[in-house]
Amino acid sequence: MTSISLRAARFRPVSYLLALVSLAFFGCSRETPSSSGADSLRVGFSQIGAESAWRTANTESIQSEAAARGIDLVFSDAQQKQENQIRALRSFIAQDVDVIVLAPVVETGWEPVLREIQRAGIPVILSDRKVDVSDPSLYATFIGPDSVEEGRKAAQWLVDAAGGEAVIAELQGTPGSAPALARHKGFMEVIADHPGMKVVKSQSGDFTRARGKEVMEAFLKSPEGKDLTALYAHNDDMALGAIQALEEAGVQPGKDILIVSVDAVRGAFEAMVDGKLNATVECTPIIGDYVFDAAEALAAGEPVDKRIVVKGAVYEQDQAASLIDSRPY
Ligand code: GZL
Repeated sequence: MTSISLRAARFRPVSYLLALVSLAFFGCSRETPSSSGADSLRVGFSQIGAESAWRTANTESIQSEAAARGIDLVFSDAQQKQENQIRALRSFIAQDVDVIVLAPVVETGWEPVLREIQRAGIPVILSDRKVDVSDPSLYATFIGPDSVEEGRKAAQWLVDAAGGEAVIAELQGTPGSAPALARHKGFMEVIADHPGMKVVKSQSGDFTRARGKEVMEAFLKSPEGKDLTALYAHNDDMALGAIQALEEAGVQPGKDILIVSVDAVRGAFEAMVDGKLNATVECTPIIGDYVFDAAEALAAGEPVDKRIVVKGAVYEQDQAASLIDSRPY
């Protein structure tokens, strides 16, 4: 297993602009023209969607890195629907791409199409999220975070900040997705050792700001709403939506209710500077380097570690002002 921490992002404005311009003109599921020749690597990438600031930064990382390396990227945005991802994967087989990169929206339901890809002899890289399959030979490598550890870090921060006493609401990510299942598991593992920490409301906000706001509004209207002292959101976008709901209800986010979330996107740092978010667990979306290092190795018939773990830190309110200008996403 390889562990990697966030490197200074090799941000390439020109290649990023190229990727965005080509995306604007050619839309999704089309080749991203590059300075590549006929023999350039052709990679099919099935992206989940554009549900959060994290996902947008992840797409930018993948597209700009492909452009910088002269890789022909066939990009597909599934709008968070597994059936669209499966359709895109079958299209990549038909186009006979060299490597397939999949960011799976949920953990299950992939074996049949992964077998089709295996029979076509195309290696698969799992980007960001894992799949639950009986046969690990169906993919070459999984490059992404340890989401259980992210949940543990969020819980430990809250235990420390709340002195082991909190009435907690939880905004979960997309049902059945690896990060939602794992971030819940890790969080509950840690608070199990602290009887004063109780989760009294838990519901999915699907990793989006809008749903995070709606679900938080429902939490506040519930019988337990008046007792809440903490919120754990599986991503910053849902936390930012919840913050809006709290303010509209006359509750002071970050003060009346402690809030910890995951991702460490720019919006989270802005909310921490404003005193409305208390901490965020970093989960970097900038993994284009690692994805295409693996793709190039696989295309050259070289071995790649089965698991490449992307690590991150925990950032708190009092650090935000000094760090916000240097954040890479
Ligand atoms: C986490 C990633 C999650 C982010 C969300 O690895 O899959 O998906 O936490 C994003 O912001 O929507």
